Amino acid sequence: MNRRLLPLALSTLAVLALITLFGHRDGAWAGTFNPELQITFESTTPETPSDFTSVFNLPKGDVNFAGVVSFIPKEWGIVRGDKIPVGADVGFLTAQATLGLINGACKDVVPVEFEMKNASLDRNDTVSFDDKDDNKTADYADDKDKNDILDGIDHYPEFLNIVFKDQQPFRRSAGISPVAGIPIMLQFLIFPPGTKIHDEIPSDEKLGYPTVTELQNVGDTSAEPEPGVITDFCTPLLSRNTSFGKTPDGKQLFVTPQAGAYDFVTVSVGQRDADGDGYENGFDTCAYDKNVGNPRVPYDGDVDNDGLDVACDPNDNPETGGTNSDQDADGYMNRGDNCSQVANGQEESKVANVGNQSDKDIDQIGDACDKNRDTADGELAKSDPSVKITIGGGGTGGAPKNCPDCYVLGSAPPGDGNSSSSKDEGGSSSGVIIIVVAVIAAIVIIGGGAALFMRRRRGS
Ligand SMILES: [Ca+2]
Ligand SMILES: [Ca+2]
Ligand SMILES: [Ca+2]
Ligand SMILES: [Ca+2]
Repeated sequence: MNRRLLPLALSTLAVLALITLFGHRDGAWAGTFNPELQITFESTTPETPSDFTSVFNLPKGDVNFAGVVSFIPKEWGIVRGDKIPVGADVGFLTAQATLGLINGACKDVVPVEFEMKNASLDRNDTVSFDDKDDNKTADYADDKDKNDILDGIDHYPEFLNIVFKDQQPFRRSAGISPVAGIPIMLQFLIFPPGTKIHDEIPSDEKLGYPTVTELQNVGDTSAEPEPGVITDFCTPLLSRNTSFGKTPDGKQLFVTPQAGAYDFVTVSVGQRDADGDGYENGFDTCAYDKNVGNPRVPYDGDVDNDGLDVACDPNDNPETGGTNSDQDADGYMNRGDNCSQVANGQEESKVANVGNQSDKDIDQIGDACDKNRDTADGELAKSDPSVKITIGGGGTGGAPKNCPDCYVLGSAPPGDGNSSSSKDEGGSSSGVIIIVVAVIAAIVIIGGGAALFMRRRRGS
């Protein structure tokens, strides 16, 4: 198999990621990270089912996000997932992601659309992210029981049990859409207030319900990287997510609280940029040398157009054989390789201690070429923007009294087995390890308070 042209392998997908938020510029941050967020409600009448839409815009030239978690105020009425039919329509998301394909400049704008469905919470009835039955379709995108609901929706993806350990969401929505011929799964998971999502994300109950956006299997530490066709994922990124207040047949989904003013807080993190040239490590094939050109522009600072800026290209002259889309011949094309000039591919991982794109400190620079293997290079840009929403003209606030199926603060989330009991508290226990950083090839999105995470760059 020609590894360079390996189609986006299913397990490598991580293709879309998205997010929400906005931001400020961090003084220590050499690049820019200024996400813009808007949240709008169809109705701000108290105690009423209401659609809400969040628009997230990360301008061109900013570093991409690494992770995002949005919080929904704890007074909001959120119907438990086990009270909504599995497969019911609960919202939709559209996004425009900018990708670099097959070692080209990062400039291809790819529209993505997901119809979100209410999804199973039963962690004991799982479906694989792989193609275990070898029918050429990943198991989550099959419909083995032929009920017109894809298996990633009516069964719980088993990788979520790795990513979130023993944390049980009480609401999950999922959408599965083809991108470049590959079924991509996007999920929104809502956890009880106080749930610890990640060390970098506050778990203060006062912030409300943490909502996480999961794109593909980001954060699954058991997944092995493979080369793929998406070699970069960069800004600009625009997404628009609408969550329905009720299903088409009138079932409540999100209900506004009593009159009052509420803060929607988003915690967001931008990717690291070790050399401070404005290009995040995962997007920078010369991570330790300031680029001469712009990797969004073909040939800029890269005469032979092989994806290696002249700042570190050992030969940038096409006339003398400089052009080489995989400089170290490890199967990962330069732009999709976290060590563009040191072999650390699938073969090397078997013979040398460099791992297959392994990156211990998750700074998007592979162990094989990382100058500080145990300490991340570059600062994380952080931003915790918030939007204040006033319901009913203001008041003292409180949860809606007309939502019998809404999650009750302090109760055990549904989901384990028959939901007769719950071994998790959803509280703050052990950790979820989502990696707040990096990934390339991932795009994600988020929505009305959802979050996103990306995993380390996985493959081209
Ligand atoms: Ca650079
Ligand atoms: Ca070059
Ligand atoms: Ca390499
Ligand atoms: Ca590293």
